[in-house]
Amino acid sequence: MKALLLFLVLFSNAAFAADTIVVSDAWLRASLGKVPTTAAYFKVENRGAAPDKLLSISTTAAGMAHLHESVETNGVAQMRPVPSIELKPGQSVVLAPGGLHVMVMNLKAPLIAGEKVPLVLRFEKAGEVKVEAEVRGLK
Ligand SMILES: [Cu+2]
Repeated sequence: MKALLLFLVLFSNAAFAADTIVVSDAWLRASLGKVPTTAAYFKVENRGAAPDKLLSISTTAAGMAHLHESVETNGVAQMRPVPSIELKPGQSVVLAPGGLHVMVMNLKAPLIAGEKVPLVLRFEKAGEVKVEAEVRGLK
């Protein structure tokens, strides 16, 4: 039984060898009127055997994109820049409202719900990973 499990683990690693970094559920919040700032979110998973690091993000839809974290200090919500996001082998990190996010600044045009926006994520080892993020409306 142990041997079979080991075989399955090795086999599944091999099957995903070309895709060590998997990004899923990428979305951006629709922009509000003419406000040129919004945020992007996604889940990133390291399926590789080595640690990796998300270094930066860019999008053709905006002039700037930075990794940020929302933190609450003495009941006051604040944001601070995050230099990079570490991903140990097998680790997943979720960027979501209220926590880690990508601050998207200098939007070239308002983002409307339903649109698709390309994001390019740069990793220390995996290099560039491109994803399409869906614009979702404010709720
Ligand atoms: Cu922010």
